[in-house]
Amino acid sequence: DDGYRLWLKYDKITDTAYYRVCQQHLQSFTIVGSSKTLEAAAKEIKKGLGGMLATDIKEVSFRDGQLILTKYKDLPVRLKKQFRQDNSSHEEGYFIRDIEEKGKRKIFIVGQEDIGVLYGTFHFLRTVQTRGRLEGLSIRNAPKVQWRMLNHWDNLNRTVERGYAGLSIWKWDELPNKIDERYVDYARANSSIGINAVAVNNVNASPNILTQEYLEKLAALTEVFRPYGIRLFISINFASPKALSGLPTADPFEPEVQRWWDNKVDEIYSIIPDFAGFLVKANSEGQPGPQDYGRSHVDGANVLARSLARHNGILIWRAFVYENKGNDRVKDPYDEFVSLDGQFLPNVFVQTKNGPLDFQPREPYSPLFGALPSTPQMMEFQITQEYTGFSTHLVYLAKLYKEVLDSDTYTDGQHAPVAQIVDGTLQGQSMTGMAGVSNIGDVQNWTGHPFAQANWYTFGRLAWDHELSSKQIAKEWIEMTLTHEPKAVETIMAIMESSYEHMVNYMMPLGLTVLSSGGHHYGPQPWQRAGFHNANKDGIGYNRTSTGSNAVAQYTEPLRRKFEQVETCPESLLLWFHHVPWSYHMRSGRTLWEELCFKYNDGVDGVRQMQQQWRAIHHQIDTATFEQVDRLLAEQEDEAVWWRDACLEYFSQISKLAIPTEYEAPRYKEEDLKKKEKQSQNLKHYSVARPYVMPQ
Ligand code: BDP
Repeated sequence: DDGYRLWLKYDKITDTAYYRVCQQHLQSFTIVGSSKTLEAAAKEIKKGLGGMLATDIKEVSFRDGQLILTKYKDLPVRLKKQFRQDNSSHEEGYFIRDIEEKGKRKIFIVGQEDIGVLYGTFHFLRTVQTRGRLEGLSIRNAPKVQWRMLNHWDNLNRTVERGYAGLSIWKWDELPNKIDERYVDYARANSSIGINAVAVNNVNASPNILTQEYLEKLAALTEVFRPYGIRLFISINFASPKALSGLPTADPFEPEVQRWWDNKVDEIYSIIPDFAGFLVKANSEGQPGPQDYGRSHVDGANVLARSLARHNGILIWRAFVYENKGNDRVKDPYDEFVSLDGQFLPNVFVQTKNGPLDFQPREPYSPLFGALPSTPQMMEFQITQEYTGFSTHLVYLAKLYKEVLDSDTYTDGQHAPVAQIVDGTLQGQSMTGMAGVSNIGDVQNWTGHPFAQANWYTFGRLAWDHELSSKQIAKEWIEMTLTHEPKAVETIMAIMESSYEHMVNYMMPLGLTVLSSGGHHYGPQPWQRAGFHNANKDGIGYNRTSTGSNAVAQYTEPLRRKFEQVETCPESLLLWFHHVPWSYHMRSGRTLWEELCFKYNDGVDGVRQMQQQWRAIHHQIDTATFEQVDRLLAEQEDEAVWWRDACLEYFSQISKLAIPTEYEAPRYKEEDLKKKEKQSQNLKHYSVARPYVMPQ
């Protein structure tokens, strides 16, 4: 298996009892109505059930169909009455019911709109793929979040910023004339997990995306996306009026600049009538923005939002800003945006990274969640593993996503998990969204590491329904992708569920951050940016309490107090919030230094355990996949050791404390570490940042 089919494998069902049930009930189907979306549903049924039953699934009349795909409003009156309580008015919602109709059992997949029928179809196929019970089937479902979005950091030259799975899947040189089959499979995969929007290009955006040439290429992509309910966003460069039309300025207060954006947006909508909007990184890491002209983020955002609003378009403005002026940069997004709350036009989202720093292995949730009651806020997660092992490490990110979504913000003093701010229920937002930075590239299996597919899958599933558990999603994904054998499913679930904590432990335990190398972020270099961990002979950690940078003040009570006190601060975030003496006594009874040694070694042991678990299910896994993952786990083990040795060796020198002898001796000594560091600088297959640089 080359992994290309992702979780939509549809291999023949080998469980004979289950096969027989399906064979009896799922040989024929009926589609009521016609549209490209319904055609896509029909195609998927034929492919999916056809594959799983290894037979041709026939499209027949309503009377004869065993499976009926229809909109609610197209149901015969008697059935409408019967299903009234199931119907959801949500336009993307659906229900699936197994009923007895005139002496025959039929399964109905009913959507409010065509897209609901398609989502219901994918849900139904998933039910069969995971061997769910068909008899008495009764499902009612609708997404909790409105915009469920992938953000590609793909450059127009096809390199992918922080991409570890080959080149961009967008073949700009072939578009609009040639439509790669992969675009269709990409749309199918996304639709199957409920993703309904994509931004196709890097947030470090080239102005060229707005040229007519590229708009035509984009229009061709939207033709592919549309039937699958996927809307197109693009990332734009704030200085585009200057770069593309030679305007002397991009100052949002200049009327000619507003006019330029009005005209550009009109042009886009004349070519792409259902264009969704812009994603903007402004005044961040060298990107141009309104502050170049002494204007605020609101001033900049509202100019673009005004142009887009004339066509019901949306503007997503990123809150990932920091000044690099020697202050504690984690405070910057909050400090910049809180005072702007309520001033953005209604079609503006502020897109906020899950943590206040930058996609580190573990961060507390960003305190902006809850602090912008009058601004729709879109969550930004990273699916691509920039700081979590590239495409080499098996790390199931559902754990990270859930930890953030379940974090209680105590907004207004009540139970207020981040998820309920994101889904709008807590602060009454009707515009809601969750974005994930894509890990997709043009390698055959899309994501490099076979298990990285699970992170794409899990992101979509959680964006649809954040109440799903990481376990439940893992189980689905395993059964759809790898195996149905119960023991193997259990084992892989255990691997996935433990993988996140292992990675945190061997990379950046106890709330440490940015121990990775600068630039490409591959491998450990804790000595390079010591300002993030502040290790000295007395202790380690970043003091963010009231005696330090006071970033704790951005959290509401009782969280602020909890983080402020070293005794009540969760140990998993201890060194994020505190500078702690090496001799500090941890809850385990170990000193902080011993605990650090323990965690790094524990992380390495965890990877070894995953290797063993994986080997134990050898016979239940497709050979090519087994071997690929086995090889990758071996690499992961070696890199985990590299992380451990580099970090402990360095911190040991600073603390003047020896690594307790109970732990295994380092594999990498100082000179090896230097060599490895040099090698990593030359690694060609690890994509590095290639942000667009504006010609001077
Ligand atoms: C950082 C990445 C950088 C991105 C930036 C962003 O290293 O490549 O451009 O985030 O989110 O994590 O804009």
